[in-house]
Amino acid sequence: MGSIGGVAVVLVGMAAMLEGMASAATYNVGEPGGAWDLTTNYTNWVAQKRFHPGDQIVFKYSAQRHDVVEVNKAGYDSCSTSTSIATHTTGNDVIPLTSTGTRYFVCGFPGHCTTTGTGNMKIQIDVVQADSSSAPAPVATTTPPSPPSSAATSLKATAAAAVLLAALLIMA
Ligand SMILES: *[C@@H]1O[C@H](CO)[C@@H](O)[C@H](O)[C@H]1NC(C)=O
Ligand SMILES: [Cu+2]
Repeated sequence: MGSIGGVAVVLVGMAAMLEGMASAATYNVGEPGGAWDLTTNYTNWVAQKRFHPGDQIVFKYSAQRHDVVEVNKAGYDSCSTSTSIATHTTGNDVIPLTSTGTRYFVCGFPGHCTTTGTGNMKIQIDVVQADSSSAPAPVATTTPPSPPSSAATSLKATAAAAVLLAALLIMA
């Protein structure tokens, strides 16, 4: 392969990386201000976020005090781990959100997830398409909705423009 072809391949690869960076996010559960613990309000925490395929969530906690059990909706609603899909116990559990859908996690330690409201360690993660117009709107605020040109969109546009410019330079 000639050097010009090689440069083009590298540039296209970089553009793809930029796009990935623009859309993939890592969320430390409960942060800032909370963690995977007994006091964080996870309903409030997820309400300000939109999770997309490619994102990941990280549960950080003391492994002596908590764990993370992925369950189905029934397990989430009843705080039961009998429907467990996976159990994580490292204290630094990285969960990739690979596809759209709803994921449910509870703490398996006794009393940490209860239906009586004394233990709130349960979290529901809705993973939605990045550009889906049917996705639920973020929590309503008093500020007017921002235009659709998000930071991610403009970064993608910048990456696309860079590739186009590089292609023109190579052809010149
Ligand atoms: C979380 O906060 C919301 C709104 O402040 C409240 O309605 C809800 O009961 C809280 N949830 C828990 C589990 O404390
Ligand atoms: Cu716990």
